[in-house]
Amino acid sequence: MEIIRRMRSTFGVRGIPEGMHDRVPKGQYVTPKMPVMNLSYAPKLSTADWKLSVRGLVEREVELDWDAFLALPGMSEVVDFHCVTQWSRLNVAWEGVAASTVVDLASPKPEARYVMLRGADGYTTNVDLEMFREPDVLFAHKMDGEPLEPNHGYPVRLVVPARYGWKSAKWVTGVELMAENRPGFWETNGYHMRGDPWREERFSHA
Ligand SMILES: Nc1nc2c(c(=O)[nH]1)N[C@H]1C(S)=C(S)[C@@H](COP(=O)(O)O)O[C@H]1N2
Ligand SMILES: [Mo]
Repeated sequence: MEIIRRMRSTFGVRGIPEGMHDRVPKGQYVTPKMPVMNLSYAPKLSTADWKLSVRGLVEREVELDWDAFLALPGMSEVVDFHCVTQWSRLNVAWEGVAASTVVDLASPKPEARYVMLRGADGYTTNVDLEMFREPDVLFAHKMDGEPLEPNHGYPVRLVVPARYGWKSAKWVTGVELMAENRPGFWETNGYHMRGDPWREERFSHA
């Protein structure tokens, strides 16, 4: 009981810290730790066998190994993470390479408007290219100052802060440029094609 009272006074109602209400979209509560959300098992990847490919509607296909990826200009940011199952974690620190840096190596063709991301666990999810190119979207290899834990996507995951967490593909190995929008795994199973937490786009009602 004492612990609950203390938690409430630290995190407030629905876990939202004082002054942070405008950071938390409707229907979300704040969790201090980053939960793990895996469809199945965490694939065992090493940096030696990890590769990231950019294919589809591009002028030239690109395949980056770990060294080539790390040689690209890096970026870091501190952003909030919102999962559709209603938890939000504020102030996650990421380090990695901007998604726009990676995709521009392949020169997307003018007709490319959407992106399909693939994870080594077989996971897929779609994002529109305009969002993918936003400066806060990155391929992250560090979280809160440490290499990603296996469960959080080691060695590299995507982070799309302005979308629900399911768009942030972990163990990411593939980027496919597409002219038409296609649903990924969760989008095929009822989740929203866009998934903007500020519009509460959790499920598609089509
Ligand atoms: N490859 C892959 N990426 C994934 C998932 C997954 O099961 N497989 N789960 C998604 C979901 S639903 C969320 S909320 C976030 C969770 O990230 P976390 O486990 O690091 O908290 O990863 C997303 N990326
Ligand atoms: Mo999620």
